[in-house]
Amino acid sequence: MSRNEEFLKRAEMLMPELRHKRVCPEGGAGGRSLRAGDRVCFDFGDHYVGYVTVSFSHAGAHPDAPAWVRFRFAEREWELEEDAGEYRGWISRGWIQQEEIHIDVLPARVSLPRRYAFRYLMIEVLDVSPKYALTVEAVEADTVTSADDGALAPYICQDEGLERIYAVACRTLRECMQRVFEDGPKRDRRLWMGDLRLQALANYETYGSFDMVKSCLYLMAGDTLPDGAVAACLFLEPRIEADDTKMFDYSLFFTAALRDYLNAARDTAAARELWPTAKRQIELAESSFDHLGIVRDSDRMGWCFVDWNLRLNKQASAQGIYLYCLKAAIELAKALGETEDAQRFREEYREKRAAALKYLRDDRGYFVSGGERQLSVASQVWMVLGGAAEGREAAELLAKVQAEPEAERMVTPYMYHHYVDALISCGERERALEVLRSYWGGMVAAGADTFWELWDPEDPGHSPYGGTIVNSYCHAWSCAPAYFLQKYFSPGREWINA
Ligand code: RAM
Repeated sequence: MSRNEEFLKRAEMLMPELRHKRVCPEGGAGGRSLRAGDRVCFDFGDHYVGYVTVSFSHAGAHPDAPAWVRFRFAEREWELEEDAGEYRGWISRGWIQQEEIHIDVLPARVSLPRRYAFRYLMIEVLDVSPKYALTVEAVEADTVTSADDGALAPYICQDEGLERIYAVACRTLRECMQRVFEDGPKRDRRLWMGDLRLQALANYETYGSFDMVKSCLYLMAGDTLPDGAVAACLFLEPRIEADDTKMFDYSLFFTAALRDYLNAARDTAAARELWPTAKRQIELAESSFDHLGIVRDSDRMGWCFVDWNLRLNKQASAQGIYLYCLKAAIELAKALGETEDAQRFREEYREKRAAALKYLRDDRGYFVSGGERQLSVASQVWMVLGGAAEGREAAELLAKVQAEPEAERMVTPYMYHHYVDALISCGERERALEVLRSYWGGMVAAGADTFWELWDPEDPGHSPYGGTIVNSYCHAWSCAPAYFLQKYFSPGREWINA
């Protein structure tokens, strides 16, 4: 890894403090007495992130055996019905929010060991002796976020549905705002570059924590992979350390995130300092192209992320993402007076765009991907955002691909964010608003307090991990409506009534 201690120091100085608030479940604990096999569920009324303490006593004879108790936390109620023992997926079951403990002496005040993300807590008595019952006297949570609720920009638009979608989106972002922008407080609880870019955009329009974005950009630039690539994600503890995972798109997104930060915060000094890191991402990506000017495809899982549809071929999306980030690099270079770089990137852009138009299109005008020339919504979206298709042509492409039965679908709100962005970029604002209403509104209708990591309305139980029990249900890459509603559909700004 290659560390820049100055950058890391700067990042740490800008990191926000956590705000604590004590929260109890609705209706209190109520002194419920439990025998072996009994369970009780507490509802905190909203999504929280924090540390939980439970006070127990007993009823009946002096406890003559330990109480053996299981605690299960859930962001959605339906998680409580899932059986952790059945999970056989490929990411660690260590993420499952479940603890089992033995209590030898009663009364006891039990502080659970981890930070949890939850609305619900279920306590199950795995065993007690028949001579006594276990009593839950009190349940409380020390909740944490670095978001300042008082700073949240209101969204009032005479449409309760949209207002609710906005509120849920902001709650999602809030819960993921810890010392850094975490991807999800249940899993993976760390700073991911692709997630950060979207969180930053939503944050500029809502909580306005500019320093927090700045801190995260310095973190990503402060510990890179040995060749200077921005890592896909970064750990904070026990010390700041870039993960050894590299993804073509996530490294490039540093450039776009820096451009967005400069536009939002007008912080030229930081942009100048971070410009070499942004430029390096473009230069590194240049080596991924073949002699025709097309990104070389790969079957290594995660070489380029794009979406959690495991059948998706990423090649065309990668080309579009490269074009999109080149545009950002050109904007940055211009703003910083780096004219030679701007010129060089413009030429590079023209070349790679021309290659995409020549080699990645089929006879229907769709952008196709990989050796099998796969059709997907994602490929069209990224080519539109990359500027390979524009205006009317782009709008038609996005409309007709949705009707193609063989086109690979989008499965995450992350990819849907880019879809909405692409629609807006080609003037399809009403359609964009409709997607915000139907897709994110669909999660609200299904009971979301915070938006989920994954949501495929045609396959609600989708998990790329091999089990929904490890899915995250508060995932900040899903907070897109906070950004789009404020920026494009806010009364007082340019408001289009659907
Ligand atoms: C998920 C993470 C994160 C995302 C990566 C690619 O596992 O939670 O949100 O950026 O995938």
